[in-house]
Amino acid sequence: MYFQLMASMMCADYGNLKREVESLDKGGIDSFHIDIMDGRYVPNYAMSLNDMRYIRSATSKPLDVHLMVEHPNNTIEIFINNLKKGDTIYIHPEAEYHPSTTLQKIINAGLIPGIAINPGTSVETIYEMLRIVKSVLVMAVNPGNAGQMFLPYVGRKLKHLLEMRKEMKFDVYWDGACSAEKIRDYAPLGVRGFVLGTTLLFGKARPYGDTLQAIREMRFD
Ligand code: S6P
Ligand code: MG
Repeated sequence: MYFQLMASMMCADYGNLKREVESLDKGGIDSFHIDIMDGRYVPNYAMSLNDMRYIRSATSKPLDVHLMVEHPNNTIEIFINNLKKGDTIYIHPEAEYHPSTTLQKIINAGLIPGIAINPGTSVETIYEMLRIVKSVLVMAVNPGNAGQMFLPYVGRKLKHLLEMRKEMKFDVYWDGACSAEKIRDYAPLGVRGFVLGTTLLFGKARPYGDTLQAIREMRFD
Protein backbone atom coordinates (compact mmCIF):
# COMPACT_ATOMS: atom_id res chain seq x y z
CA MET A 1 0.00 0.00 0.00
CA TYR A 2 1.43 3.38 -0.96
CA PHE A 3 1.59 6.17 1.60
CA GLN A 4 4.19 8.72 2.61
CA LEU A 5 5.75 9.30 6.01
CA MET A 6 6.74 12.81 7.05
CA ALA A 7 8.81 13.82 10.08
CA SER A 8 7.41 16.62 12.25
CA MET A 9 10.66 18.49 12.79
CA MET A 10 9.38 20.57 15.71
CA CYS A 11 9.69 17.30 17.67
CA ALA A 12 13.36 16.79 16.77
CA ASP A 13 16.32 17.19 19.11
CA TYR A 14 17.61 20.69 18.33
CA GLY A 15 20.89 20.03 20.11
CA ASN A 16 21.61 17.55 17.34
CA LEU A 17 19.65 18.83 14.39
CA LYS A 18 22.24 17.84 11.79
CA ARG A 19 22.29 14.26 13.10
CA GLU A 20 18.49 14.19 13.32
CA VAL A 21 18.09 15.20 9.67
CA GLU A 22 20.71 12.65 8.58
CA SER A 23 19.13 9.78 10.56
CA LEU A 24 15.67 10.54 9.19
CA ASP A 25 16.98 10.92 5.68
CA LYS A 26 18.93 7.65 5.79
CA GLY A 27 16.10 5.97 7.71
CA GLY A 28 13.79 6.50 4.75
CA ILE A 29 11.60 9.45 5.65
CA ASP A 30 9.69 10.77 2.61
CA SER A 31 9.64 14.44 3.58
CA PHE A 32 10.37 16.88 6.37
CA HIS A 33 7.35 18.63 7.93
CA ILE A 34 8.23 22.13 9.08
CA ASP A 35 5.84 23.75 11.60
CA ILE A 36 6.21 27.52 11.49
CA MET A 37 4.31 29.46 14.18
CA ASP A 38 3.98 33.14 15.02
CA GLY A 39 2.61 33.12 18.57
CA ARG A 40 -0.59 34.78 17.29
CA TYR A 41 -2.42 32.39 14.99
CA VAL A 42 -1.45 29.67 17.47
CA PRO A 43 -0.26 30.18 21.04
CA ASN A 44 3.24 28.85 20.45
CA TYR A 45 6.49 29.47 18.58
CA ALA A 46 7.85 26.29 17.13
CA MET A 47 10.20 26.48 14.20
CA SER A 48 11.19 29.54 12.27
CA LEU A 49 12.70 30.59 8.96
CA ASN A 50 16.30 29.73 9.83
CA ASP A 51 15.37 26.22 10.96
CA MET A 52 13.60 25.72 7.65
CA ARG A 53 16.56 27.11 5.70
CA TYR A 54 18.98 24.81 7.47
CA ILE A 55 16.87 21.71 6.88
CA ARG A 56 16.39 22.72 3.23
CA SER A 57 20.17 22.86 2.85
CA ALA A 58 20.75 19.58 4.72
CA THR A 59 18.55 17.25 2.66
CA SER A 60 17.47 16.75 -0.92
CA LYS A 61 14.10 15.33 0.17
CA PRO A 62 10.99 17.50 -0.07
CA LEU A 63 9.90 19.87 2.67
CA ASP A 64 6.28 20.46 3.60
CA VAL A 65 6.05 23.81 5.31
CA HIS A 66 3.00 24.22 7.53
CA LEU A 67 2.46 27.94 8.15
CA MET A 68 0.50 28.56 11.34
CA VAL A 69 0.81 32.32 11.05
CA GLU A 70 -1.62 35.21 10.72
CA HIS A 71 -1.77 36.81 7.27
CA PRO A 72 0.67 34.50 5.50
CA ASN A 73 0.25 36.67 2.40
CA ASN A 74 2.48 39.32 4.03
CA THR A 75 5.50 37.04 4.28
CA ILE A 76 4.85 34.24 1.80
CA GLU A 77 7.67 35.38 -0.54
CA ILE A 78 10.26 34.76 2.18
CA PHE A 79 9.20 31.13 2.35
CA ILE A 80 8.80 30.73 -1.39
CA ASN A 81 12.29 32.14 -2.01
CA ASN A 82 13.88 29.64 0.35
CA LEU A 83 12.20 26.54 -1.02
CA LYS A 84 12.48 24.58 -4.25
CA LYS A 85 10.31 22.73 -6.74
CA GLY A 86 8.66 19.72 -5.12
CA ASP A 87 8.22 21.48 -1.76
CA THR A 88 4.74 22.18 -0.40
CA ILE A 89 3.48 25.24 1.47
CA TYR A 90 0.33 24.83 3.57
CA ILE A 91 -1.58 27.87 4.76
CA HIS A 92 -4.55 27.97 7.10
CA PRO A 93 -7.37 29.63 5.13
CA GLU A 94 -8.80 31.26 8.29
CA ALA A 95 -5.53 33.14 8.79
CA GLU A 96 -5.90 35.26 5.64
CA TYR A 97 -8.61 37.55 4.22
CA HIS A 98 -8.02 36.27 0.68
CA PRO A 99 -6.35 32.88 1.01
CA SER A 100 -6.73 32.11 -2.69
CA THR A 101 -4.42 35.05 -3.49
CA THR A 102 -1.74 33.53 -1.29
CA LEU A 103 -2.29 30.11 -2.84
CA GLN A 104 -1.93 31.63 -6.28
CA LYS A 105 1.49 33.04 -5.30
CA ILE A 106 2.56 29.55 -4.24
CA ILE A 107 1.31 28.11 -7.54
CA ASN A 108 3.02 30.84 -9.59
CA ALA A 109 6.30 30.06 -7.86
CA GLY A 110 6.08 26.42 -8.98
CA LEU A 111 5.64 25.05 -5.47
CA ILE A 112 2.85 22.74 -4.31
CA PRO A 113 -0.10 24.67 -2.84
CA GLY A 114 -1.77 23.27 0.25
CA ILE A 115 -4.34 24.16 2.87
CA ALA A 116 -4.45 22.93 6.44
CA ILE A 117 -7.89 22.35 7.93
CA ASN A 118 -8.44 22.73 11.65
CA PRO A 119 -10.57 20.21 13.52
CA GLY A 120 -13.36 22.78 13.89
CA THR A 121 -13.32 23.90 10.23
CA SER A 122 -15.89 22.30 7.97
CA VAL A 123 -15.25 21.12 4.45
CA GLU A 124 -17.96 23.48 3.17
CA THR A 125 -15.89 26.51 4.28
CA ILE A 126 -12.92 25.54 2.15
CA TYR A 127 -14.83 23.86 -0.68
CA GLU A 128 -13.85 26.27 -3.49
CA MET A 129 -10.18 26.17 -2.52
CA LEU A 130 -10.18 22.41 -3.02
CA ARG A 131 -10.29 23.16 -6.75
CA ILE A 132 -6.93 24.94 -6.71
CA VAL A 133 -4.89 23.15 -4.06
CA LYS A 134 -2.92 19.99 -4.58
CA SER A 135 -2.61 18.96 -0.92
CA VAL A 136 -4.99 19.11 2.02
CA LEU A 137 -3.53 18.67 5.49
CA VAL A 138 -6.21 17.51 7.89
CA MET A 139 -5.43 18.49 11.46
CA ALA A 140 -6.34 15.67 13.83
CA VAL A 141 -5.44 17.94 16.80
CA ASN A 142 -5.82 21.68 17.29
CA PRO A 143 -2.78 23.41 15.80
CA GLY A 144 -0.03 24.74 18.03
CA ASN A 145 1.50 21.83 19.91
CA ALA A 146 2.87 18.35 19.54
CA GLY A 147 1.87 15.57 21.92
CA GLN A 148 -1.87 16.22 21.97
CA MET A 149 -4.77 13.76 21.98
CA PHE A 150 -6.47 12.72 18.73
CA LEU A 151 -9.85 14.41 18.25
CA PRO A 152 -12.19 11.63 17.10
CA TYR A 153 -14.72 13.89 15.37
CA VAL A 154 -12.11 14.63 12.68
CA GLY A 155 -12.55 11.10 11.29
CA ARG A 156 -15.91 11.87 9.68
CA LYS A 157 -14.54 14.94 7.88
CA LEU A 158 -11.54 13.00 6.67
CA LYS A 159 -13.76 10.34 5.12
CA HIS A 160 -15.92 13.03 3.54
CA LEU A 161 -12.84 14.68 1.98
CA LEU A 162 -11.57 11.38 0.66
CA GLU A 163 -14.94 10.84 -1.03
CA MET A 164 -14.77 14.30 -2.61
CA ARG A 165 -11.69 13.30 -4.57
CA LYS A 166 -14.06 11.62 -7.03
CA GLU A 167 -15.03 15.13 -8.05
CA MET A 168 -11.80 17.09 -7.49
CA LYS A 169 -8.09 16.32 -7.62
CA PHE A 170 -6.21 16.76 -4.36
CA ASP A 171 -4.26 14.58 -1.96
CA VAL A 172 -5.16 14.22 1.70
CA TYR A 173 -2.53 14.16 4.47
CA TRP A 174 -2.87 13.56 8.20
CA ASP A 175 -1.27 15.83 10.84
CA GLY A 176 -1.45 15.29 14.60
CA ALA A 177 -1.36 12.38 17.08
CA CYS A 178 -0.65 9.89 14.33
CA SER A 179 -0.35 6.33 15.64
CA ALA A 180 0.23 3.03 13.84
CA GLU A 181 -3.45 2.27 14.37
CA LYS A 182 -4.45 5.45 12.51
CA ILE A 183 -2.19 4.55 9.59
CA ARG A 184 -3.70 1.07 9.52
CA ASP A 185 -7.24 2.50 9.48
CA TYR A 186 -6.79 5.45 7.13
CA ALA A 187 -4.10 4.52 4.61
CA PRO A 188 -6.42 1.97 2.96
CA LEU A 189 -9.07 4.69 2.64
CA GLY A 190 -6.68 6.82 0.60
CA VAL A 191 -4.82 9.13 3.00
CA ARG A 192 -1.62 9.75 1.06
CA GLY A 193 0.70 10.69 3.89
CA PHE A 194 1.06 10.92 7.65
CA VAL A 195 3.01 13.44 9.73
CA LEU A 196 4.82 11.58 12.49
CA GLY A 197 5.62 13.34 15.77
CA THR A 198 5.94 12.29 19.39
CA THR A 199 3.18 9.69 19.14
CA LEU A 200 5.09 7.35 16.88
CA LEU A 201 8.55 8.58 15.88
CA PHE A 202 10.35 11.04 18.18
CA GLY A 203 11.53 10.60 21.75
CA LYS A 204 11.60 6.80 21.56
CA ALA A 205 14.53 4.47 22.19
CA ARG A 206 14.06 2.97 18.71
CA PRO A 207 16.17 4.31 15.82
CA TYR A 208 14.12 6.27 13.27
CA GLY A 209 14.97 3.88 10.46
CA ASP A 210 13.60 0.90 12.44
CA THR A 211 10.34 2.70 13.23
CA LEU A 212 9.87 3.77 9.62
CA GLN A 213 10.61 0.28 8.34
CA ALA A 214 8.18 -1.28 10.83
CA ILE A 215 5.42 1.08 9.65
CA ARG A 216 6.08 0.23 6.03
CA GLU A 217 5.98 -3.48 6.80
CA MET A 218 2.64 -3.23 8.61
CA ARG A 219 -0.07 -5.64 7.45
CA PHE A 220 -3.33 -4.20 6.25
CA ASP A 221 -5.54 -7.29 6.06
C1 S6P B 1 0.73 20.89 15.47
C2 S6P B 1 1.65 20.62 14.31
C3 S6P B 1 1.91 19.16 14.11
C4 S6P B 1 2.67 18.51 15.23
C5 S6P B 1 2.51 17.01 15.17
C6 S6P B 1 3.26 16.31 16.21
O1 S6P B 1 0.46 22.22 15.53
O2 S6P B 1 1.10 21.13 13.15
O3 S6P B 1 2.61 18.98 12.88
O4 S6P B 1 4.01 18.83 15.17
O5 S6P B 1 1.17 16.76 15.35
O6 S6P B 1 2.88 14.97 16.28
P1 S6P B 1 2.35 14.35 17.62
O7 S6P B 1 2.38 12.87 17.35
O8 S6P B 1 3.26 14.77 18.70
O9 S6P B 1 0.95 14.89 17.77
MG1 MG C 1 2.02 20.51 11.29
